Amino acid sequence: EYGLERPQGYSVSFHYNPHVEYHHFGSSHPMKPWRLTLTKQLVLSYGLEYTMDLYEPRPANFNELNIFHDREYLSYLSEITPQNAKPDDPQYIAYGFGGDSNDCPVFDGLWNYVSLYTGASMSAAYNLLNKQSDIAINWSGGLHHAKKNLASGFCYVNDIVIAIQLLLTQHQRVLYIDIDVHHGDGVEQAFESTDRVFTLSFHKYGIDRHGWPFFPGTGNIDEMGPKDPANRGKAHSLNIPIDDGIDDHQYKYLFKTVTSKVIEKYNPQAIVLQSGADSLGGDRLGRFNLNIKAHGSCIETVKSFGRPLILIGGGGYTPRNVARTWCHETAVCVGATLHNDLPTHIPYLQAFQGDENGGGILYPDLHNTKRHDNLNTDAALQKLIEKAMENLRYMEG
Ligand code: TV7
Ligand code: CA
Ligand code: ZN
Repeated sequence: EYGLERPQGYSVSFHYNPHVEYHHFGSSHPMKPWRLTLTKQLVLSYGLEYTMDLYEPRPANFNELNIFHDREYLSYLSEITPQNAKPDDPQYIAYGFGGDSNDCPVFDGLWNYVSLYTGASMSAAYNLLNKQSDIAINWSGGLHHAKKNLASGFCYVNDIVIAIQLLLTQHQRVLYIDIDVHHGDGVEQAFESTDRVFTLSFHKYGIDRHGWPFFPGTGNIDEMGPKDPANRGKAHSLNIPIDDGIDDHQYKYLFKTVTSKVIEKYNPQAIVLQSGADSLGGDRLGRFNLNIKAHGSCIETVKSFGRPLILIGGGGYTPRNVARTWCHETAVCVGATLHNDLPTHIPYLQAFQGDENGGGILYPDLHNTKRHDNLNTDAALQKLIEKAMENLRYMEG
């Protein structure tokens, strides 16, 4: 009825616990868990639930989070509330809460929130391990900045690291790919000393006119893991630093060229793809100029290699476009084509109607919604690709 074509034989699962939606970082904070409500509503309104296996995973427990995080950090995280938080407490500061930027506020239900999104990533990993799915999706996860004893950049628990740890129980080599506009530093750091995980991140990198580096300030092309040849993790990270305003054509070419080469050389047995939607044009925090279908073409590229795949969310700060993108990418996974006109009888339809150019449609033109002049010349990107290829030669095959 809504233009669904027949799915093409991939078994796809969707891992989502709706309780995650009801958490709030604070009214002015850009991270809005209710973008997941919008995403789910769009997915349901197009009837995509009939093309996948749906799971409502249980929250992860303390010991499961302890697969990556320190006990002391987790104890603190599990006990802290807005009522008992002491912003001057040395531990509070050391663990990354509050601070000037208040990137990682302490809010009601924080422990429940981190357990829910991590439980969904674990459930996705188990589905690959059990061979229940070829592709497992968790849009509530993808919190790539969290360190083992530090909250950072809206991320408290690194669900990606924990999911990869589970995949490593059966798979010798796991590839992590990150198209969030921010550098996937937490995942890179967690696996810097192993050759069993290769991390590849595409992100904005550079210093603004006030002298501030774009968060988190790491991820230059030269950062490719430890330099010590005795370290097994040597050359098992690849960073692709990009400037403001990159367009669809450039990004698709860059992503396909680099990712194909990495998959060919590293030959992973499973892939985890973080699909942060803050790399879209018009994102409140992002700097790129991508349209939804260009972002989604990255998922198509990865899917075409036919390896077991976990697809997870991440950033994305213009909620209606986050929902559009992740709905489109869910359709890409199951092999469906969606009609551009949004189904008319969906809840929250008004969220998609206020758009200047996107009223009532799934694929608005985002290219000019928030102008970031394109500072990436084709020549500079070609040099970047050459440098990336050179970096890959340091990886032992
Ligand atoms: C994965 N950018 C996470 C991305 C994390 C980005 C940042 C904000 C921000 C926080 C707010 C807020 C905000 C409008 C935007 C390091 C500094 C440098 C300034 C003096 N509004 C992901 C984290 C990033 C919090 N942090 O990858 C509460 O923007 O740039 C910084 C921090 C310290 C402060 N100084 C700048 O997408 C999920 N934060 C409003 C309220
Ligand atoms: Ca990234
Ligand atoms: Zn981001």
